[in-house]
Amino acid sequence: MNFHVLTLFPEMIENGMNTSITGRAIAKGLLTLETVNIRDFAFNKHQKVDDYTYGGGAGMLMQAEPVYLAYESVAAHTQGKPRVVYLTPQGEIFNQSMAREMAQEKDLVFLCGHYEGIDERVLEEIVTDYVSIGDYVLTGGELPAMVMMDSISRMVPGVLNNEESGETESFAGNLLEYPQYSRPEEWHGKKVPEVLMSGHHANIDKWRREQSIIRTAQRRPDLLKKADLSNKEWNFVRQLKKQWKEEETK
Ligand code: 6GU
Repeated sequence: MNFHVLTLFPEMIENGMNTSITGRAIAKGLLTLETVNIRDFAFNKHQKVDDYTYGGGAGMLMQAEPVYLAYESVAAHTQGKPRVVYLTPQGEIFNQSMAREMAQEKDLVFLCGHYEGIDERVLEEIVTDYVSIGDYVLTGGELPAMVMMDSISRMVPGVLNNEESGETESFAGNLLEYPQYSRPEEWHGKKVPEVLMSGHHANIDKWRREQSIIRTAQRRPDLLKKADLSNKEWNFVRQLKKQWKEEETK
């Protein structure tokens, strides 16, 4: 996977991505990271990249030309026209299936905006995907780009080792991960659930699946609706909800 990031703050991207698991994957050559400073394509005396908006109103806008030239400097060495993700609160909200799908690309270009945004005309010409990371406002697209690259990276073969790996984690099948325990066997008077000490793998698997369902029903009922459960498990969910309702009215 080759990541290319068009940004006014390349050091922010470099510092984040060269750390921890993504940093290890870059060092191994499983990922490459190219940051392009949009300011390097502002061919005016003060390397200015922003200007006032036509029609008036608040704030400055990133101008089309430096963004376009930065994009072209990347597209000149990719195979065909690359996918270009513009990070914006106006985009589709990022999720695990988008991460899985984007991990199939050879090249991904991320365009990070600042100020009040970017001139619409260059967006029309280069952007293929408008993506948001949630309904809150950030100061720029760098953190969202890093969020996306982090989750896409862990879908790239070899990036995670055996211990780290797994689609068996949160969101696999739209269920949250079950609770986990390590040593000691008792801490602050709390014991590790008996079944986990039993060595009975079928029972452990059954307990974990149940816990995943309970946890998803409690914390993310919106996710549970999309989960693929057996008829028996859906009945279990109904039982749980009935039980919780009864406890409420006690
Ligand atoms: Cl992708 N960009 C900005 N600036 N703010 C956001 C966002 C993106 N997603 C949520 N808030």
